[in-house]
Amino acid sequence: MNNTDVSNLLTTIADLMDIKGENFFKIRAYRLAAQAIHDSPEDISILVEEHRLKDLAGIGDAIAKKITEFVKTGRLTYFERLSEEIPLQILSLLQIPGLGPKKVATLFRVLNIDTIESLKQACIEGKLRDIDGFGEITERNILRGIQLLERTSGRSLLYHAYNNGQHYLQYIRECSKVIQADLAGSLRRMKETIGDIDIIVASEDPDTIMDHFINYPKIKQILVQGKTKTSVLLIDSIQVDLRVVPIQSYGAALQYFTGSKEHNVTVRGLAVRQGFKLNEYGLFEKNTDKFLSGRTEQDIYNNLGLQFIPPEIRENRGEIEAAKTKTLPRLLEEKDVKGDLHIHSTYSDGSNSISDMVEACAKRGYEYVGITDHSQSLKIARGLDGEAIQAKKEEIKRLNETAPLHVFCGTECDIKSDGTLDYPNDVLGLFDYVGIGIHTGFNMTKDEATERIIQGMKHPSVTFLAHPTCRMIGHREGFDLDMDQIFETAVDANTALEINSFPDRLDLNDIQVKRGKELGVRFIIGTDAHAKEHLEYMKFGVATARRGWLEKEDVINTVDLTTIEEFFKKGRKENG
Ligand code: DGT
Ligand code: CA
Ligand code: CA
Repeated sequence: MNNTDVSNLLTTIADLMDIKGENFFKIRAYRLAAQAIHDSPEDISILVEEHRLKDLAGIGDAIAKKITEFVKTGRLTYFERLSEEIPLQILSLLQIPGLGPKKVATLFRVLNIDTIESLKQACIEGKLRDIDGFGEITERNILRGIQLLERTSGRSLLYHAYNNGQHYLQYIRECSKVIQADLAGSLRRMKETIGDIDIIVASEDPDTIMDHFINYPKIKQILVQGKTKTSVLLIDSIQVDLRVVPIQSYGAALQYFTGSKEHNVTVRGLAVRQGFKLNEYGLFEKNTDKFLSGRTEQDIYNNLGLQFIPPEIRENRGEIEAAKTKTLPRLLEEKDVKGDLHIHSTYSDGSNSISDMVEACAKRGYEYVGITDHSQSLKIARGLDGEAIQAKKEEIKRLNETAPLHVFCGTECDIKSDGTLDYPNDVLGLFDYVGIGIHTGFNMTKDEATERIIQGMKHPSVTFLAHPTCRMIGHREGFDLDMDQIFETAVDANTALEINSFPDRLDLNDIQVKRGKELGVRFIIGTDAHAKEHLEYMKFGVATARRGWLEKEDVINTVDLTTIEEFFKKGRKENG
């Protein structure tokens, strides 16, 4: 019994209570407890043994008692009773984007639906539309949600795979028989979702490496165990493939298993046309099988007459041609970013105060930071009214007297359904800069949504458009927009487009970023941080920018403080 087991049980209980329609606060207590145990560095059995459960934030008497019972006996009476009332399999329905516990409960009560398969069938047969609170639109949305789930299921968010992959890699590198070890596959390419994690190790002693590999404490199951390839499933349900190769083939293996497949196919074709043979062991002369290179990726690319191609752009989207003519972009790096311009504080729905967020930004070495809380209509996110804006401005002014970096007072102002902004012009004038975004009203046609966004972007006070398509990976498709029209407006109106770094947004995505750059768009990369811990998401925004071929010059928040101040001011003057 470990922390994850207990945390999972508490989450399951919360989900079941949710479907049962229990009190909101009671349910939230279970979710907070689950989180606290998941995050605790201390082993749950020790916490129970030493009666220290209640030291964790959010754990009270009732939950502590239940955890103790579960850890000591391996069973929990309360949970067993709950799962008699509500079958556990019903929880799978909660994975469907847009389907909440209330609807799940109704579906179970009225139609006895308890699996995704039976729900899909019922939607197809039109059985949901007559239920109270449902309708044809709900039916269609649920079907779309199921399709979205089918497309993304089995894949993890980059953020999730990245943390697991880095942790595992560090563990592997602790083994003294490792000469070199790196991530490969889609994770090294920093794709937005990851099927499985690939790790390549160079070593002359594969047996020792494999022994070490399978002793990693976070393994749930060993899937395949071989001499040079082993696959395991982690507790977090991600598969990891490890391959061990001799050092002279390390670069070749890394190149081969980093992919993408499409990139590899084209590179191999190029090799063949030059009289070579390329595989995971190295680059060879085709006729004589003479080994040419394989120790490093750099050697291989150079032997083929190519520049070294950064992993993030190995997608066969023109990088091989560019590498041939030595015209690859000099990709943006995380250290080029001088500030984060999309941050929330306790003024709206963030969990940390402005000064806490600013302090955390200073630790990251930023030169400036912008606090962009929500606007007045967004009540669920505690959007700011005029009075709150004044208070916030005052606080920032005081902070700027002592802060080690400059703090801007910004906003993330809603674009209303008719394309107007959620603040009148005089209020917008109070901010140092204005980000705009959509958070409600997603049922629109392509033309309507495009027009709504373009209207917003053309407003003279606007600096940037936040998370342009509003997609949520695995949860919401995002607006179907006329992207070229958005890009053209961005250029004409001098409005930057955001690459939002939040793990389930990454919006714009890599392909959109690349197209936008070709049309002359300028970008900002923001984290949309709602807590200090979210500031680290910047690396996923930067990765998305790199996958979209961006260079430092394409990204506005790489310039120094004076230049960005000019940019904010100039934007306003030029436009109105
Ligand atoms: P994923 O795991 O679905 O997110 O995507 P990848 O790209 O990590 O794919 P994966 O794990 O199946 O394989 C890792 C890399 O190995 C892949 O990017 C390219 C290479 N690879 C795998 N299978 C083949 C193949 O049949 N042909 C070629 N040329 N390369 C392959
Ligand atoms: Ca993979
Ligand atoms: Ca793999």
